[in-house]
Amino acid sequence: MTPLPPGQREAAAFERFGLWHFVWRVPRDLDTLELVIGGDVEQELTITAADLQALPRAEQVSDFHCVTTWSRRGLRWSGVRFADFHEQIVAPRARPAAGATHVVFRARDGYASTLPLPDLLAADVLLADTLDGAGLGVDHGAPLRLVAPAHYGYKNAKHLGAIEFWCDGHRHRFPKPYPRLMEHPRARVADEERGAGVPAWVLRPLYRALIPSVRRLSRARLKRLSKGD
Ligand SMILES: Nc1nc2c(c(=O)[nH]1)N[C@H]1C(S)=C(S)[C@@H](COP(=O)(O)O)O[C@H]1N2
Ligand SMILES: [Mo]
Repeated sequence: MTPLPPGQREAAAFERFGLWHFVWRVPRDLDTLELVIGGDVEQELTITAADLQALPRAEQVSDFHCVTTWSRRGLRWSGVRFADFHEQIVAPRARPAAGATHVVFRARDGYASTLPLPDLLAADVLLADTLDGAGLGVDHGAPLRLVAPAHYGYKNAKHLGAIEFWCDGHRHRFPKPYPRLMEHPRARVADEERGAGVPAWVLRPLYRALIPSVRRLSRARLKRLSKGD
Protein backbone atom coordinates (compact mmCIF):
# COMPACT_ATOMS: atom_id res chain seq x y z
CA MET A 1 0.00 0.00 0.00
CA THR A 2 1.22 3.53 -0.72
CA PRO A 3 2.32 5.53 2.34
CA LEU A 4 -0.03 8.23 3.63
CA PRO A 5 0.91 11.80 2.67
CA PRO A 6 1.76 14.33 5.39
CA GLY A 7 -1.03 15.03 7.88
CA GLN A 8 -3.39 12.33 6.55
CA ARG A 9 -5.02 9.38 8.39
CA GLU A 10 -6.69 6.30 6.94
CA ALA A 11 -10.51 6.36 7.04
CA ALA A 12 -12.43 3.18 7.88
CA ALA A 13 -14.52 3.46 4.71
CA PHE A 14 -14.97 5.61 1.61
CA GLU A 15 -18.08 7.58 2.47
CA ARG A 16 -19.87 10.45 0.80
CA PHE A 17 -18.33 13.72 1.99
CA GLY A 18 -18.35 17.46 1.29
CA LEU A 19 -19.02 20.80 2.90
CA TRP A 20 -22.24 20.98 4.94
CA HIS A 21 -24.30 22.95 2.39
CA PHE A 22 -23.44 20.52 -0.37
CA VAL A 23 -23.63 17.37 1.69
CA TRP A 24 -27.24 18.26 2.38
CA ARG A 25 -27.98 19.02 -1.28
CA VAL A 26 -28.47 16.07 -3.62
CA PRO A 27 -28.92 16.83 -7.32
CA ARG A 28 -31.79 15.15 -9.18
CA ASP A 29 -31.84 13.14 -12.41
CA LEU A 30 -28.38 11.70 -12.06
CA ASP A 31 -28.97 8.93 -14.62
CA THR A 32 -28.25 10.94 -17.75
CA LEU A 33 -25.04 12.70 -18.61
CA GLU A 34 -25.27 16.19 -20.08
CA LEU A 35 -21.98 17.95 -19.84
CA VAL A 36 -21.64 21.49 -21.19
CA ILE A 37 -18.21 22.50 -22.48
CA GLY A 38 -17.93 26.27 -22.35
CA GLY A 39 -15.88 29.30 -21.36
CA ASP A 40 -13.55 31.00 -23.82
CA VAL A 41 -14.31 28.50 -26.58
CA GLU A 42 -15.25 29.00 -30.22
CA GLN A 43 -18.10 26.51 -29.98
CA GLU A 44 -20.05 25.62 -26.85
CA LEU A 45 -20.90 21.91 -26.76
CA THR A 46 -23.17 19.58 -24.85
CA ILE A 47 -21.54 16.19 -24.37
CA THR A 48 -23.53 13.01 -23.74
CA ALA A 49 -22.61 9.47 -22.71
CA ALA A 50 -22.41 8.52 -26.41
CA ASP A 51 -19.64 11.08 -26.97
CA LEU A 52 -17.64 9.63 -24.09
CA GLN A 53 -18.12 6.10 -25.43
CA ALA A 54 -16.06 7.03 -28.46
CA LEU A 55 -13.00 7.60 -26.21
CA PRO A 56 -10.67 4.86 -24.92
CA ARG A 57 -11.70 3.52 -21.49
CA ALA A 58 -9.21 3.87 -18.66
CA GLU A 59 -9.07 2.10 -15.31
CA GLN A 60 -6.85 2.95 -12.37
CA VAL A 61 -6.35 2.25 -8.69
CA SER A 62 -5.59 5.43 -6.78
CA ASP A 63 -5.72 6.98 -3.34
CA PHE A 64 -8.11 9.75 -2.30
CA HIS A 65 -7.15 12.45 0.18
CA CYS A 66 -9.66 14.88 1.71
CA VAL A 67 -8.23 18.16 2.96
CA THR A 68 -9.88 17.49 6.35
CA THR A 69 -7.17 14.81 6.81
CA TRP A 70 -8.98 11.54 6.01
CA SER A 71 -7.66 9.35 3.19
CA ARG A 72 -8.88 6.23 1.51
CA ARG A 73 -6.38 4.13 -0.42
CA GLY A 74 -6.74 1.69 -3.29
CA LEU A 75 -9.94 2.94 -4.95
CA ARG A 76 -10.57 1.42 -8.37
CA TRP A 77 -12.01 4.00 -10.76
CA SER A 78 -12.80 3.77 -14.43
CA GLY A 79 -13.83 6.28 -17.04
CA VAL A 80 -11.92 8.29 -19.60
CA ARG A 81 -8.66 10.14 -19.15
CA PHE A 82 -9.08 13.90 -19.00
CA ALA A 83 -6.14 14.18 -21.43
CA ASP A 84 -7.97 12.04 -24.05
CA PHE A 85 -11.19 13.95 -23.48
CA HIS A 86 -9.31 17.20 -23.97
CA GLU A 87 -7.42 16.04 -27.04
CA GLN A 88 -10.27 14.26 -28.83
CA ILE A 89 -13.35 16.30 -27.88
CA VAL A 90 -12.50 19.68 -26.35
CA ALA A 91 -9.62 20.79 -28.56
CA PRO A 92 -11.08 19.84 -31.99
CA ARG A 93 -14.77 20.56 -31.32
CA ALA A 94 -14.97 23.34 -28.72
CA ARG A 95 -11.66 24.95 -29.75
CA PRO A 96 -10.74 26.88 -26.57
CA ALA A 97 -8.60 30.03 -26.87
CA ALA A 98 -4.86 29.33 -26.62
CA GLY A 99 -4.65 31.00 -23.21
CA ALA A 100 -7.72 29.27 -21.75
CA THR A 101 -5.83 27.26 -19.13
CA HIS A 102 -8.05 27.99 -16.10
CA VAL A 103 -10.41 25.02 -16.05
CA VAL A 104 -13.57 25.29 -13.95
CA PHE A 105 -15.71 22.28 -13.01
CA ARG A 106 -19.34 23.07 -12.22
CA ALA A 107 -21.40 20.50 -10.40
CA ARG A 108 -25.15 19.95 -10.41
CA ASP A 109 -25.37 20.63 -6.66
CA GLY A 110 -23.93 24.15 -7.09
CA TYR A 111 -20.43 23.09 -6.09
CA ALA A 112 -17.49 24.23 -8.24
CA SER A 113 -13.75 23.73 -8.30
CA THR A 114 -10.85 24.71 -10.52
CA LEU A 115 -7.45 23.38 -11.60
CA PRO A 116 -4.86 24.56 -14.10
CA LEU A 117 -5.01 22.72 -17.45
CA PRO A 118 -1.44 21.30 -17.20
CA ASP A 119 -2.35 19.55 -13.90
CA LEU A 120 -5.41 17.99 -15.55
CA LEU A 121 -3.40 16.52 -18.41
CA ALA A 122 -1.53 14.20 -15.99
CA ALA A 123 -2.00 10.49 -16.77
CA ASP A 124 -3.89 9.77 -13.51
CA VAL A 125 -6.65 12.37 -14.01
CA LEU A 126 -9.95 10.76 -15.00
CA LEU A 127 -13.50 11.71 -15.74
CA ALA A 128 -14.80 8.69 -13.85
CA ASP A 129 -18.14 6.93 -14.13
CA THR A 130 -17.46 3.77 -12.10
CA LEU A 131 -16.00 2.99 -8.67
CA ASP A 132 -14.92 -0.51 -7.68
CA GLY A 133 -16.62 -1.99 -10.74
CA ALA A 134 -20.07 -0.39 -10.30
CA GLY A 135 -21.60 2.77 -11.79
CA LEU A 136 -21.22 5.80 -9.55
CA GLY A 137 -24.05 6.29 -7.10
CA VAL A 138 -25.48 9.48 -5.66
CA ASP A 139 -22.87 9.17 -2.89
CA HIS A 140 -19.77 9.35 -5.09
CA GLY A 141 -20.73 11.69 -7.90
CA ALA A 142 -23.09 10.17 -10.50
CA PRO A 143 -23.14 10.35 -13.40
CA LEU A 144 -19.57 11.63 -13.88
CA ARG A 145 -16.90 13.05 -11.56
CA LEU A 146 -13.37 14.31 -11.67
CA VAL A 147 -10.70 12.06 -10.16
CA ALA A 148 -7.39 13.91 -9.69
CA PRO A 149 -5.54 11.88 -7.04
CA ALA A 150 -2.57 14.25 -6.69
CA HIS A 151 -4.96 17.00 -5.56
CA TYR A 152 -7.09 17.19 -2.41
CA GLY A 153 -10.63 15.83 -2.55
CA TYR A 154 -12.18 19.28 -2.88
CA LYS A 155 -10.79 19.57 -6.40
CA ASN A 156 -12.44 16.25 -7.38
CA ALA A 157 -15.84 17.68 -8.31
CA LYS A 158 -18.76 15.22 -8.34
CA HIS A 159 -21.99 15.33 -10.40
CA LEU A 160 -20.37 17.25 -13.24
CA GLY A 161 -22.65 19.54 -15.23
CA ALA A 162 -20.15 21.78 -17.02
CA ILE A 163 -16.45 22.15 -17.70
CA GLU A 164 -15.29 25.62 -18.65
CA PHE A 165 -11.98 26.77 -20.13
CA TRP A 166 -11.18 30.39 -19.24
CA CYS A 167 -8.32 32.76 -19.99
CA ASP A 168 -9.16 34.67 -16.81
CA GLY A 169 -8.78 32.87 -13.46
CA HIS A 170 -11.32 35.19 -11.82
CA ARG A 171 -14.23 33.42 -13.51
CA HIS A 172 -14.27 31.08 -10.54
CA ARG A 173 -14.59 31.51 -6.80
CA PHE A 174 -14.86 28.84 -4.13
CA PRO A 175 -18.59 28.21 -3.58
CA LYS A 176 -20.34 30.57 -1.17
CA PRO A 177 -20.63 30.88 1.79
CA TYR A 178 -17.18 29.37 2.23
CA PRO A 179 -14.11 31.66 2.32
CA ARG A 180 -11.76 31.75 -0.64
CA LEU A 181 -8.81 30.81 1.55
CA MET A 182 -10.23 27.30 1.64
CA GLU A 183 -9.16 26.81 -1.97
CA HIS A 184 -5.52 26.59 -2.97
CA PRO A 185 -5.12 27.09 -6.74
CA ARG A 186 -3.48 23.65 -7.08
CA ALA A 187 -4.05 21.87 -3.75
CA ARG A 188 -1.32 19.28 -4.29
CA VAL A 189 -1.44 16.62 -1.59
CA ALA A 190 2.30 15.88 -1.68
CA ASP A 191 3.09 19.54 -0.93
CA GLU A 192 0.29 19.84 1.63
CA GLU A 193 -1.28 22.78 -0.23
CA ARG A 194 -4.43 22.65 1.91
CA GLY A 195 -5.55 26.29 1.69
CA ALA A 196 -4.49 29.63 0.24
CA GLY A 197 -2.34 31.81 2.47
CA VAL A 198 -2.89 29.67 5.57
CA PRO A 199 -0.21 27.19 6.68
CA ALA A 200 -1.18 23.53 6.59
CA TRP A 201 -0.42 23.04 10.31
CA VAL A 202 -3.07 25.64 11.19
CA LEU A 203 -5.70 24.00 9.00
CA ARG A 204 -5.03 20.37 9.99
CA PRO A 205 -6.64 20.43 13.48
CA LEU A 206 -9.44 22.80 12.43
CA TYR A 207 -10.42 20.60 9.51
CA ARG A 208 -9.99 17.37 11.45
CA ALA A 209 -12.54 18.63 13.99
CA LEU A 210 -15.15 19.00 11.23
CA ILE A 211 -15.12 15.39 10.08
CA PRO A 212 -17.65 13.92 12.57
CA SER A 213 -20.33 16.57 11.96
CA VAL A 214 -20.04 16.30 8.18
CA ARG A 215 -20.21 12.50 8.33
CA ARG A 216 -23.29 12.65 10.58
CA LEU A 217 -25.07 15.08 8.27
CA SER A 218 -24.15 13.13 5.15
CA ARG A 219 -25.38 9.82 6.59
CA ALA A 220 -28.63 11.47 7.72
CA ARG A 221 -29.14 12.86 4.20
CA LEU A 222 -28.54 9.50 2.54
CA LYS A 223 -30.95 7.85 4.97
CA ARG A 224 -33.68 10.36 4.08
CA LEU A 225 -32.94 9.83 0.41
CA SER A 226 -33.35 6.08 0.73
CA LYS A 227 -36.82 6.76 2.16
CA GLY A 228 -37.66 8.72 -0.98
CA ASP A 229 -37.06 12.24 0.31
N1 LIG B 1 -20.39 18.29 -6.44
C1 LIG B 1 -19.62 18.15 -5.36
N2 LIG B 1 -18.37 17.69 -5.51
C2 LIG B 1 -17.57 17.54 -4.45
C3 LIG B 1 -18.00 17.90 -3.16
C4 LIG B 1 -19.33 18.38 -3.03
O1 LIG B 1 -19.81 18.70 -1.92
N3 LIG B 1 -20.11 18.49 -4.14
N4 LIG B 1 -17.16 17.77 -2.08
C5 LIG B 1 -15.72 17.63 -2.34
C6 LIG B 1 -14.97 17.12 -1.20
S1 LIG B 1 -14.56 18.23 0.00
C7 LIG B 1 -14.54 15.83 -1.12
S2 LIG B 1 -13.54 15.29 0.11
C8 LIG B 1 -14.97 14.83 -2.11
C9 LIG B 1 -15.67 13.68 -1.43
O2 LIG B 1 -15.95 12.67 -2.36
P1 LIG B 1 -16.94 11.48 -1.98
O3 LIG B 1 -18.24 12.10 -1.56
O4 LIG B 1 -17.04 10.64 -3.19
O5 LIG B 1 -16.31 10.77 -0.81
O6 LIG B 1 -15.82 15.37 -3.10
C10 LIG B 1 -15.50 16.68 -3.51
N5 LIG B 1 -16.34 17.04 -4.63
MO1 LIG C 1 -12.87 17.18 1.27
